Amino acid sequence: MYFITGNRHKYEEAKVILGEIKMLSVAYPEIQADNLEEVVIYGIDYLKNKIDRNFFIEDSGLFIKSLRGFPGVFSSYVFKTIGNEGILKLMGGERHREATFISVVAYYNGKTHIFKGECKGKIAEKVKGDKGFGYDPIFIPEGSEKTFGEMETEEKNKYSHRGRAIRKLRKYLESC
Ligand code: ITT
Repeated sequence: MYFITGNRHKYEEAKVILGEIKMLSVAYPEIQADNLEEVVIYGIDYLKNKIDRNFFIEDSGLFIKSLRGFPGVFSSYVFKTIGNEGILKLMGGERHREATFISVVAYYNGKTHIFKGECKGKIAEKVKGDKGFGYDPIFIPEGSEKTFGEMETEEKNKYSHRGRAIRKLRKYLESC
C-alpha cells in the first residue's frame, strides 16, 4: 500500500501505526475548497487510474477558534508564509487560544473510503520543542502540558488528528 505524500513526517507518523507502507511522492492537485474532504476526494479522482496499488492520501489543517477557523484549509500556505511566529503574533494578547487540528485520510481500493480525525487543544504562548513539523511547536493537545514539538512520534500519535484518522484506517483494513 502506498501513502502518497510529499511530507516525510506524515509518512513516519503513519508508518508507526500501519507498519510496512511505502511513501510515494506524486503531485496531485490540491484544490482550494472550504473543507478538507473535498480536497481529498478530488485528489483521489485525479490519482485513481494512475497508481497500480491500493493507496491513501491525507489532508490536514489547523483551525483556530478566535481566528474563526484560520488558517484551516490554507494551513500549508500560511505555514510557508507567516509561519509559527506569524500565528503567535496574530494571537498576541488573546486569552481564548482553543484550536483544533483536523486530518482527513482518503483510502482507495477500487472505492474511496474517508477517515477523519480531530485533536482539540490550544495555541501555546511561545514556540516550544524542535520535534515534528509545521505547527507542532505551537500546539498543545488537550490532556497534555507539552506541545507536539516536544513529543516523540509515538506520543504525538496518541493524541493527534492524524493518529486518530490512521487508526480508523487500520481498523478498516483489519476488517477486510
Ligand atoms: P502532502 O504532500 O501530504 O499534501 P503537506 O505538507 O502539503 O503534505 P497538507 O497539505 O496537509 O500537508 O498541509 C497542511 C499543513 O498544515 C502542513 O504543511 C503543516 O504546516 C500543517 N500541519 C498538518 N498536520 C500537522 C501536524 O500534525 N503537525 C504540525 N503541522 C501540521
